[in-house]
Amino acid sequence: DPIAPVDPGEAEDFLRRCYTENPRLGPVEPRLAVVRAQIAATGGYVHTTDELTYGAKMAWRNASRCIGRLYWRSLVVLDRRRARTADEIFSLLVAHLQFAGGGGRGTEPPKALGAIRPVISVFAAAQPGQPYARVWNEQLIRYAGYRQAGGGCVGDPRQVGFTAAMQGLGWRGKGEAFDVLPLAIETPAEGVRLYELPDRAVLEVPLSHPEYGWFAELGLRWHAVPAIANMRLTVGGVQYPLAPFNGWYMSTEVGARNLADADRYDLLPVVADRLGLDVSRESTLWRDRALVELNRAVLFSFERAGVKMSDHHTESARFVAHLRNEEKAGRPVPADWTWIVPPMSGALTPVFHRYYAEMDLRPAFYLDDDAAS
Ligand code: HEM
Ligand code: NRG
Repeated sequence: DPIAPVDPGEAEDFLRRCYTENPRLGPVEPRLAVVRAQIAATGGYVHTTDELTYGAKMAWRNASRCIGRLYWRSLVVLDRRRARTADEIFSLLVAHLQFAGGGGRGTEPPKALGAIRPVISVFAAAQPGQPYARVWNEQLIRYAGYRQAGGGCVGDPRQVGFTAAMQGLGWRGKGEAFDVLPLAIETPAEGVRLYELPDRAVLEVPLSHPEYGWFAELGLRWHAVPAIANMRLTVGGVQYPLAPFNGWYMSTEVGARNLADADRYDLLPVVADRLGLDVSRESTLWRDRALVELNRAVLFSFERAGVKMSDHHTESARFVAHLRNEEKAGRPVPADWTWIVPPMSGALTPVFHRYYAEMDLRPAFYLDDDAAS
Protein backbone atom coordinates (compact mmCIF):
# COMPACT_ATOMS: atom_id res chain seq x y z
CA ASP A 1 0.00 0.00 0.00
CA PRO A 2 1.53 3.34 -1.08
CA ILE A 3 2.20 5.95 1.59
CA ALA A 4 0.13 9.15 1.26
CA PRO A 5 1.54 12.65 1.87
CA VAL A 6 1.43 13.78 5.51
CA ASP A 7 -1.85 15.35 6.62
CA PRO A 8 -0.88 18.78 8.05
CA GLY A 9 -3.84 18.68 10.45
CA GLU A 10 -2.63 15.43 12.01
CA ALA A 11 0.89 16.82 12.29
CA GLU A 12 -0.37 19.93 14.07
CA ASP A 13 -2.62 17.99 16.41
CA PHE A 14 0.27 15.71 17.46
CA LEU A 15 2.77 18.55 17.90
CA ARG A 16 0.40 20.64 20.02
CA ARG A 17 -0.28 17.68 22.29
CA CYS A 18 3.39 16.70 22.45
CA TYR A 19 4.58 20.20 23.37
CA THR A 20 1.71 20.76 25.84
CA GLU A 21 2.52 17.53 27.68
CA ASN A 22 6.27 18.38 27.63
CA PRO A 23 6.75 22.06 28.59
CA ARG A 24 10.55 21.60 28.53
CA LEU A 25 10.33 21.37 24.72
CA GLY A 26 9.44 25.08 24.58
CA PRO A 27 6.74 26.87 22.58
CA VAL A 28 5.10 24.93 19.74
CA GLU A 29 4.30 27.85 17.40
CA PRO A 30 7.78 28.27 15.87
CA ARG A 31 8.00 24.50 15.40
CA LEU A 32 4.58 24.43 13.69
CA ALA A 33 5.72 27.09 11.23
CA VAL A 34 8.77 25.00 10.26
CA VAL A 35 6.72 21.81 9.94
CA ARG A 36 4.01 23.45 7.81
CA ALA A 37 6.69 24.74 5.46
CA GLN A 38 8.39 21.32 5.28
CA ILE A 39 5.09 19.60 4.47
CA ALA A 40 4.21 22.17 1.81
CA ALA A 41 7.62 21.76 0.15
CA THR A 42 8.20 17.98 0.42
CA GLY A 43 4.93 16.31 1.42
CA GLY A 44 6.49 15.27 4.73
CA TYR A 45 8.52 16.47 7.74
CA VAL A 46 11.17 15.09 10.04
CA HIS A 47 10.55 14.52 13.75
CA THR A 48 13.10 15.64 16.31
CA THR A 49 14.32 12.80 18.52
CA ASP A 50 12.26 14.26 21.39
CA GLU A 51 9.10 14.24 19.26
CA LEU A 52 9.75 10.71 18.03
CA THR A 53 10.41 9.49 21.57
CA TYR A 54 7.26 10.98 23.02
CA GLY A 55 5.21 9.99 19.96
CA ALA A 56 6.17 6.32 20.43
CA LYS A 57 5.21 6.50 24.10
CA MET A 58 1.86 8.04 23.15
CA ALA A 59 1.27 5.24 20.64
CA TRP A 60 1.76 2.70 23.41
CA ARG A 61 -0.52 4.75 25.71
CA ASN A 62 -3.18 4.65 22.96
CA ALA A 63 -2.89 0.88 22.27
CA SER A 64 -6.41 -0.11 23.25
CA ARG A 65 -5.65 -3.85 23.20
CA CYS A 66 -2.72 -3.60 25.60
CA ILE A 67 -3.14 -4.35 29.30
CA GLY A 68 0.51 -3.45 30.00
CA ARG A 69 0.26 0.32 29.59
CA LEU A 70 0.99 1.43 33.19
CA TYR A 71 4.68 1.84 32.32
CA TRP A 72 4.20 3.73 29.05
CA ARG A 73 6.48 6.59 30.17
CA SER A 74 9.41 4.22 30.67
CA LEU A 75 9.52 2.98 27.06
CA VAL A 76 13.08 3.12 25.74
CA VAL A 77 13.03 4.55 22.21
CA LEU A 78 15.98 3.72 19.97
CA ASP A 79 16.18 6.16 17.05
CA ARG A 80 17.34 3.98 14.13
CA ARG A 81 16.10 6.22 11.32
CA ARG A 82 19.50 6.32 9.62
CA ALA A 83 19.84 2.58 8.97
CA ARG A 84 19.37 1.65 5.29
CA THR A 85 20.85 -1.75 4.37
CA ALA A 86 19.48 -5.12 5.48
CA ASP A 87 22.81 -5.84 7.22
CA GLU A 88 22.53 -2.62 9.23
CA ILE A 89 18.91 -3.32 10.12
CA PHE A 90 19.73 -6.87 11.17
CA SER A 91 22.55 -5.86 13.49
CA LEU A 92 20.32 -3.20 15.09
CA LEU A 93 17.54 -5.77 15.62
CA VAL A 94 20.05 -8.04 17.36
CA ALA A 95 21.14 -5.05 19.48
CA HIS A 96 17.46 -4.37 20.29
CA LEU A 97 16.90 -7.91 21.56
CA GLN A 98 20.09 -7.82 23.62
CA PHE A 99 19.26 -4.43 25.09
CA ALA A 100 15.70 -5.54 25.88
CA GLY A 101 17.43 -8.07 28.12
CA GLY A 102 16.11 -11.24 26.58
CA GLY A 103 19.47 -12.23 25.16
CA GLY A 104 23.02 -11.44 25.99
CA ARG A 105 24.24 -14.75 27.40
CA GLY A 106 27.82 -13.82 28.24
CA THR A 107 27.57 -10.30 26.83
CA GLU A 108 25.55 -8.56 29.56
CA PRO A 109 26.21 -8.67 33.27
CA PRO A 110 24.55 -11.90 34.47
CA LYS A 111 22.29 -9.91 36.78
CA ALA A 112 20.69 -8.16 33.80
CA LEU A 113 19.86 -11.44 32.06
CA GLY A 114 16.09 -11.76 31.96
CA ALA A 115 15.40 -8.27 33.36
CA ILE A 116 13.23 -7.36 30.39
CA ARG A 117 12.98 -3.67 29.45
CA PRO A 118 10.23 -2.24 27.20
CA VAL A 119 12.02 -1.03 24.05
CA ILE A 120 11.09 0.17 20.55
CA SER A 121 13.49 0.59 17.61
CA VAL A 122 12.19 3.14 15.13
CA PHE A 123 13.59 2.78 11.60
CA ALA A 124 13.21 5.18 8.66
CA ALA A 125 9.88 6.88 7.97
CA ALA A 126 8.16 5.94 4.73
CA GLN A 127 8.48 8.69 2.11
CA PRO A 128 5.29 9.48 0.16
CA GLY A 129 5.12 7.32 -2.98
CA GLN A 130 8.38 5.46 -2.24
CA PRO A 131 9.05 1.83 -1.30
CA TYR A 132 10.27 1.21 2.27
CA ALA A 133 12.14 -1.33 4.36
CA ARG A 134 10.20 -3.82 6.46
CA VAL A 135 10.49 -7.12 8.28
CA TRP A 136 8.18 -9.93 7.18
CA ASN A 137 8.13 -11.73 10.55
CA GLU A 138 5.18 -11.04 12.86
CA GLN A 139 7.59 -11.07 15.80
CA LEU A 140 11.40 -10.97 15.88
CA ILE A 141 11.39 -14.34 17.66
CA ARG A 142 8.86 -17.00 16.58
CA TYR A 143 8.91 -20.77 16.19
CA ALA A 144 8.54 -22.49 12.83
CA GLY A 145 5.53 -24.68 12.04
CA TYR A 146 5.77 -27.63 9.67
CA ARG A 147 2.66 -29.19 8.18
CA GLN A 148 2.98 -33.01 8.19
CA ALA A 149 1.80 -35.37 5.46
CA GLY A 150 -0.88 -36.86 7.74
CA GLY A 151 -2.35 -33.39 8.40
CA GLY A 152 -0.67 -32.89 11.76
CA CYS A 153 1.84 -30.16 12.54
CA VAL A 154 5.26 -29.98 14.17
CA GLY A 155 5.96 -26.64 15.84
CA ASP A 156 3.68 -23.59 15.85
CA PRO A 157 0.74 -24.04 13.44
CA ARG A 158 0.36 -20.25 13.31
CA GLN A 159 3.70 -20.01 11.49
CA VAL A 160 3.05 -22.68 8.83
CA GLY A 161 2.52 -20.16 6.02
CA PHE A 162 5.48 -18.01 7.02
CA THR A 163 7.69 -21.09 7.48
CA ALA A 164 6.79 -22.32 3.99
CA ALA A 165 7.66 -18.87 2.60
CA MET A 166 11.07 -19.08 4.32
CA GLN A 167 11.62 -22.59 2.92
CA GLY A 168 10.73 -21.23 -0.51
CA LEU A 169 13.59 -18.74 -0.04
CA GLY A 170 16.00 -21.58 0.75
CA TRP A 171 15.77 -21.77 4.56
CA ARG A 172 15.90 -25.23 6.14
CA GLY A 173 14.81 -25.67 9.76
CA LYS A 174 15.64 -28.66 11.95
CA GLY A 175 12.03 -29.78 11.74
CA GLU A 176 11.59 -29.68 15.52
CA ALA A 177 8.86 -28.15 17.70
CA PHE A 178 10.79 -24.99 18.70
CA ASP A 179 12.99 -23.93 15.75
CA VAL A 180 13.55 -20.16 15.84
CA LEU A 181 12.63 -18.72 12.44
CA PRO A 182 15.06 -16.55 10.47
CA LEU A 183 14.43 -12.82 10.11
CA ALA A 184 13.23 -11.86 6.62
CA ILE A 185 14.35 -8.27 6.05
CA GLU A 186 13.18 -6.53 2.90
CA THR A 187 14.74 -3.29 1.65
CA PRO A 188 13.93 -1.44 -1.59
CA ALA A 189 17.54 -1.77 -2.84
CA GLU A 190 18.22 -5.40 -1.86
CA GLY A 191 14.89 -7.20 -1.93
CA VAL A 192 14.32 -9.75 0.85
CA ARG A 193 17.27 -11.29 2.72
CA LEU A 194 17.18 -13.95 5.46
CA TYR A 195 19.21 -13.82 8.67
CA GLU A 196 19.58 -16.37 11.47
CA LEU A 197 19.36 -14.79 14.94
CA PRO A 198 22.49 -15.50 17.01
CA ASP A 199 22.06 -17.30 20.35
CA ARG A 200 22.97 -14.15 22.22
CA ALA A 201 19.79 -12.49 20.91
CA VAL A 202 17.41 -15.29 21.87
CA LEU A 203 16.76 -16.11 25.50
CA GLU A 204 14.48 -19.12 25.99
CA VAL A 205 13.02 -20.74 29.08
CA PRO A 206 12.65 -24.55 29.31
CA LEU A 207 9.35 -25.39 31.01
CA SER A 208 9.00 -27.49 34.14
CA HIS A 209 6.37 -27.72 36.85
CA PRO A 210 6.77 -27.00 40.60
CA GLU A 211 5.23 -30.39 41.53
CA TYR A 212 5.02 -32.69 38.51
CA GLY A 213 8.42 -34.03 37.50
CA TRP A 214 7.04 -35.47 34.25
CA PHE A 215 6.26 -31.98 32.95
CA ALA A 216 9.89 -31.30 31.98
CA GLU A 217 9.85 -34.47 29.87
CA LEU A 218 7.35 -32.82 27.53
CA GLY A 219 10.32 -30.82 26.22
CA LEU A 220 8.42 -27.52 26.12
CA ARG A 221 10.00 -24.09 26.05
CA TRP A 222 9.14 -20.51 25.15
CA HIS A 223 11.11 -17.39 24.27
CA ALA A 224 11.49 -14.67 26.91
CA VAL A 225 10.75 -11.62 24.73
CA PRO A 226 7.61 -10.89 22.70
CA ALA A 227 8.86 -8.41 20.05
CA ILE A 228 6.14 -7.39 17.62
CA ALA A 229 7.65 -6.52 14.25
CA ASN A 230 4.69 -6.18 11.88
CA MET A 231 2.91 -3.12 13.24
CA ARG A 232 3.26 0.29 11.63
CA LEU A 233 3.85 3.19 14.00
CA THR A 234 2.10 6.40 12.96
CA VAL A 235 3.07 9.67 14.67
CA GLY A 236 1.74 13.06 13.61
CA GLY A 237 0.87 11.77 10.12
CA VAL A 238 4.34 10.25 9.56
CA GLN A 239 4.41 6.48 8.94
CA TYR A 240 7.13 4.26 10.42
CA PRO A 241 6.58 0.86 8.75
CA LEU A 242 9.44 -0.76 10.70
CA ALA A 243 9.25 -0.04 14.42
CA PRO A 244 9.52 -3.33 16.34
CA PHE A 245 8.70 -3.11 20.06
CA ASN A 246 8.69 -5.36 23.08
CA GLY A 247 7.68 -5.51 26.71
CA TRP A 248 7.57 -8.64 28.84
CA TYR A 249 5.10 -11.50 28.66
CA MET A 250 1.95 -11.88 30.68
CA SER A 251 1.90 -15.60 31.54
CA THR A 252 -1.49 -16.33 29.97
CA GLU A 253 -0.22 -15.28 26.53
CA VAL A 254 2.02 -18.33 26.63
CA GLY A 255 0.16 -20.72 28.94
CA ALA A 256 -3.46 -20.00 27.98
CA ARG A 257 -3.03 -19.19 24.28
CA ASN A 258 0.24 -20.14 22.53
CA LEU A 259 0.60 -23.53 24.20
CA ALA A 260 -3.10 -24.18 24.81
CA ASP A 261 -5.15 -23.02 21.80
CA ALA A 262 -6.40 -25.93 19.70
CA ASP A 263 -4.96 -24.24 16.60
CA ARG A 264 -1.59 -23.56 18.28
CA TYR A 265 0.42 -26.11 20.31
CA ASP A 266 -2.83 -27.72 21.56
CA LEU A 267 -1.30 -29.13 24.75
CA LEU A 268 -4.34 -29.42 27.06
CA PRO A 269 -5.13 -33.03 26.03
CA VAL A 270 -1.46 -33.97 26.53
CA VAL A 271 -1.28 -32.37 29.98
CA ALA A 272 -4.67 -33.81 31.03
CA ASP A 273 -3.54 -37.28 29.99
CA ARG A 274 -0.36 -37.02 32.12
CA LEU A 275 -2.46 -35.71 35.01
CA GLY A 276 -4.69 -38.79 34.68
CA LEU A 277 -7.85 -36.70 34.35
CA ASP A 278 -11.19 -38.06 33.16
CA VAL A 279 -11.45 -36.58 29.65
CA SER A 280 -14.57 -38.53 28.69
CA ARG A 281 -16.90 -35.65 29.61
CA GLU A 282 -16.52 -31.86 29.51
CA SER A 283 -18.18 -31.59 32.92
CA THR A 284 -15.11 -32.97 34.70
CA LEU A 285 -13.51 -29.60 33.73
CA TRP A 286 -10.38 -31.48 32.66
CA ARG A 287 -9.53 -28.67 30.22
CA ASP A 288 -9.70 -26.03 32.95
CA ARG A 289 -7.63 -28.15 35.36
CA ALA A 290 -4.96 -28.84 32.74
CA LEU A 291 -4.95 -25.13 31.83
CA VAL A 292 -4.18 -24.11 35.41
CA GLU A 293 -1.27 -26.57 35.69
CA LEU A 294 0.14 -25.46 32.32
CA ASN A 295 0.04 -21.83 33.46
CA ARG A 296 1.63 -22.68 36.80
CA ALA A 297 4.46 -24.34 34.88
CA VAL A 298 4.99 -21.25 32.70
CA LEU A 299 5.14 -18.89 35.71
CA PHE A 300 7.29 -21.26 37.78
CA SER A 301 9.78 -21.77 34.94
CA PHE A 302 10.22 -18.08 34.07
CA GLU A 303 10.62 -17.23 37.74
CA ARG A 304 13.19 -19.98 38.24
CA ALA A 305 15.11 -18.80 35.16
CA GLY A 306 15.08 -15.22 36.47
CA VAL A 307 13.15 -13.97 33.43
CA LYS A 308 10.63 -11.20 34.01
CA MET A 309 7.00 -12.21 33.40
CA SER A 310 3.78 -11.13 35.07
CA ASP A 311 0.68 -13.13 35.95
CA HIS A 312 -2.77 -11.97 34.85
CA HIS A 313 -3.85 -10.88 38.34
CA THR A 314 -0.85 -8.60 38.79
CA GLU A 315 -1.04 -7.16 35.28
CA SER A 316 -4.79 -6.50 35.67
CA ALA A 317 -4.21 -4.63 38.92
CA ARG A 318 -1.52 -2.55 37.18
CA PHE A 319 -3.93 -1.71 34.39
CA VAL A 320 -6.50 -0.49 36.91
CA ALA A 321 -3.76 1.72 38.42
CA HIS A 322 -3.08 3.02 34.90
CA LEU A 323 -6.77 3.88 34.45
CA ARG A 324 -6.63 5.82 37.72
CA ASN A 325 -3.43 7.69 36.74
CA GLU A 326 -4.79 8.70 33.38
CA GLU A 327 -8.07 9.83 34.84
CA LYS A 328 -6.13 12.08 37.22
CA ALA A 329 -4.22 13.48 34.23
CA GLY A 330 -7.55 14.19 32.49
CA ARG A 331 -6.92 11.80 29.61
CA PRO A 332 -9.29 9.13 28.33
CA VAL A 333 -7.99 5.53 28.18
CA PRO A 334 -9.19 3.78 25.04
CA ALA A 335 -9.49 0.05 25.71
CA ASP A 336 -10.91 -3.01 23.98
CA TRP A 337 -12.58 -5.22 26.60
CA THR A 338 -12.27 -8.32 24.42
CA TRP A 339 -8.46 -7.99 24.37
CA ILE A 340 -7.88 -6.52 27.84
CA VAL A 341 -9.64 -9.28 29.80
CA PRO A 342 -7.17 -12.17 30.29
CA PRO A 343 -7.94 -15.46 28.50
CA MET A 344 -8.36 -17.42 31.72
CA SER A 345 -10.16 -16.63 34.98
CA GLY A 346 -11.43 -13.39 33.46
CA ALA A 347 -13.95 -12.54 36.15
CA LEU A 348 -11.31 -13.06 38.88
CA THR A 349 -9.58 -9.92 37.60
CA PRO A 350 -10.83 -6.35 38.16
CA VAL A 351 -10.55 -5.49 34.45
CA PHE A 352 -13.52 -7.78 33.71
CA HIS A 353 -16.03 -5.88 35.82
CA ARG A 354 -16.30 -2.64 33.91
CA TYR A 355 -16.65 -1.00 30.52
CA TYR A 356 -14.09 1.02 28.58
CA ALA A 357 -14.04 3.91 26.14
CA GLU A 358 -13.46 2.68 22.58
CA MET A 359 -11.51 5.25 20.56
CA ASP A 360 -8.96 5.31 17.77
CA LEU A 361 -6.47 7.86 19.14
CA ARG A 362 -3.19 8.72 17.44
CA PRO A 363 -0.18 8.29 17.59
CA ALA A 364 -0.94 4.57 17.18
CA PHE A 365 0.25 1.16 16.08
CA TYR A 366 -1.56 -0.43 13.15
CA LEU A 367 -1.37 -3.95 11.81
CA ASP A 368 -0.23 -3.95 8.17
CA ASP A 369 -1.12 -6.63 5.66
CA ASP A 370 0.92 -9.78 6.09
CA ALA A 371 4.05 -9.15 3.99
CA ALA A 372 4.70 -12.86 3.44
CA SER A 373 1.27 -13.73 2.05
C1 HEM B 1 -1.20 -6.17 23.11
C2 HEM B 1 0.72 -7.06 27.47
C3 HEM B 1 4.21 -3.86 26.47
C4 HEM B 1 1.78 -2.42 22.55
C5 HEM B 1 -0.91 -6.74 24.34
C6 HEM B 1 -1.55 -7.93 24.87
C7 HEM B 1 -1.03 -8.16 26.08
C8 HEM B 1 -0.04 -7.14 26.33
C9 HEM B 1 -1.37 -9.30 27.05
C10 HEM B 1 -2.63 -8.76 24.17
C11 HEM B 1 -1.87 -9.72 23.29
C12 HEM B 1 -2.67 -10.86 22.77
O1 HEM B 1 -3.75 -11.18 23.29
O2 HEM B 1 -2.15 -11.47 21.81
C13 HEM B 1 1.84 -6.25 27.59
C14 HEM B 1 2.75 -6.32 28.67
C15 HEM B 1 3.74 -5.43 28.40
C16 HEM B 1 3.43 -4.80 27.13
C17 HEM B 1 2.64 -7.23 29.90
C18 HEM B 1 4.90 -5.21 29.33
C19 HEM B 1 5.57 -4.07 29.41
C20 HEM B 1 3.88 -3.23 25.28
C21 HEM B 1 4.71 -2.25 24.61
C22 HEM B 1 4.03 -1.83 23.51
C23 HEM B 1 2.76 -2.56 23.49
C24 HEM B 1 6.10 -1.83 25.07
C25 HEM B 1 4.40 -0.83 22.47
C26 HEM B 1 5.33 0.10 22.66
C27 HEM B 1 0.78 -3.34 22.35
C28 HEM B 1 -0.05 -3.37 21.17
C29 HEM B 1 -0.91 -4.47 21.32
C30 HEM B 1 -0.58 -5.07 22.60
C31 HEM B 1 -0.01 -2.41 19.97
C32 HEM B 1 -1.97 -4.98 20.33
C33 HEM B 1 -1.32 -6.01 19.43
C34 HEM B 1 -2.24 -6.50 18.33
O3 HEM B 1 -3.17 -5.79 17.94
O4 HEM B 1 -2.02 -7.64 17.88
N1 HEM B 1 0.00 -6.29 25.26
N2 HEM B 1 2.26 -5.31 26.68
N3 HEM B 1 2.72 -3.38 24.58
N4 HEM B 1 0.43 -4.35 23.20
FE1 HEM B 1 1.22 -4.68 25.03
N1 NRG C 1 0.34 -12.64 22.40
C1 NRG C 1 1.60 -12.50 21.68
C2 NRG C 1 2.31 -11.20 21.99
C3 NRG C 1 1.41 -9.97 21.86
C4 NRG C 1 1.94 -8.77 22.60
N2 NRG C 1 2.19 -9.05 24.00
C5 NRG C 1 3.08 -8.35 24.74
N3 NRG C 1 3.67 -7.31 24.12
N4 NRG C 1 3.32 -8.73 25.94
C6 NRG C 1 2.49 -13.69 22.01
O1 NRG C 1 3.60 -13.79 21.53
O2 NRG C 1 2.08 -14.54 22.79
N5 NRG C 1 4.73 -6.65 24.56
O3 NRG C 1 5.20 -5.74 23.83
O4 NRG C 1 5.24 -6.96 25.63
